[in-house]
Amino acid sequence: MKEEMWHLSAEVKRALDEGKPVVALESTIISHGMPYPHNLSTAQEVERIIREQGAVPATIAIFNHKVRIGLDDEELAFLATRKQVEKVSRRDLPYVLAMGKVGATTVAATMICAATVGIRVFATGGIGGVHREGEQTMDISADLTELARTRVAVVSAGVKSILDIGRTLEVLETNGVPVIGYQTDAFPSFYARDSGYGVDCRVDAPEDVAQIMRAKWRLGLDGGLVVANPVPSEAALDFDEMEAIICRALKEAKQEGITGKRITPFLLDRIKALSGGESLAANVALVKHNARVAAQVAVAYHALIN
Ligand code: PSU
Ligand code: MN
Repeated sequence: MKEEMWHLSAEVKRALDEGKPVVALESTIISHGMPYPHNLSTAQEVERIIREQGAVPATIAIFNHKVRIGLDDEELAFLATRKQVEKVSRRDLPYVLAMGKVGATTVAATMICAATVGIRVFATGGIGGVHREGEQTMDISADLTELARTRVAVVSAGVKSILDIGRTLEVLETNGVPVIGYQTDAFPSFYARDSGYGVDCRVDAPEDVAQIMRAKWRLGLDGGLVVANPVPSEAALDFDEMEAIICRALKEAKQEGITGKRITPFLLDRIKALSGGESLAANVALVKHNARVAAQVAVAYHALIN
């Protein structure tokens, strides 16, 4: 690890030095995933929830030629309000770091940065996956490749049905990524608690997730785990209603010829506009819930390995 490329906040550095539980958080959800001011209030709330559970939050972003791990309030606000922020996945890390741009990390890039400094648990909203018609376009999120190779457990509410959920699960299986249903037998679809697909296994306690993480890595198996944690019932939306909105957004993307790294932010933005406040409320609720579960898993994992 080249010191000059990494900047850890004092709080995160202390926690890692003392072997305390830390939860990584991505920043694309702040810059490209939610509108201001909800992105900022959610980011702050998520950090508070993680601390309340006895873990330390580490939001990750790229500033000023450095990977920043742990942001203060001012830095979170900067990221939440700035227009020009690069979306940084594995492919984009070298350019954005070398050129001194401001970058928000995706699930893939956040996993890389987290694992490099020894953070093993990460909370997000939804992971990327195989796009619809991905069998033609080959648009498969680098999040899946990262889950195949990097040792981090990612707590998410599944994948949005902007993606091909079935093929996403197939790619995860091919790559040996366990998909753990947290207190559920159904793989969730972000806004809804079900997707019509199941999970590989179900566990009901954070200690069990920690046991599976330890077993995987003790076996010498590289790669991560997906902890699928459904949106809380009271905030869940109707699957079919969201499906109709998503289909419209997909049609618009096609008409406008949006491809590559722009497609996910474009779709998220259109879904927000077409579905109004309801989907945003669900998004906020599920992210907070994921943060709580991730912190509990981090605490349990640290108790297990220390
Ligand atoms: N899905 C969401 N919200 C998000 C993302 C995905 O519901 O904010 C973001 C995450 O940062 C994820 C990224 O890692 O989009 C995936 O982008 P791509 O499909 O271009 O790999
Ligand atoms: Mn893509």
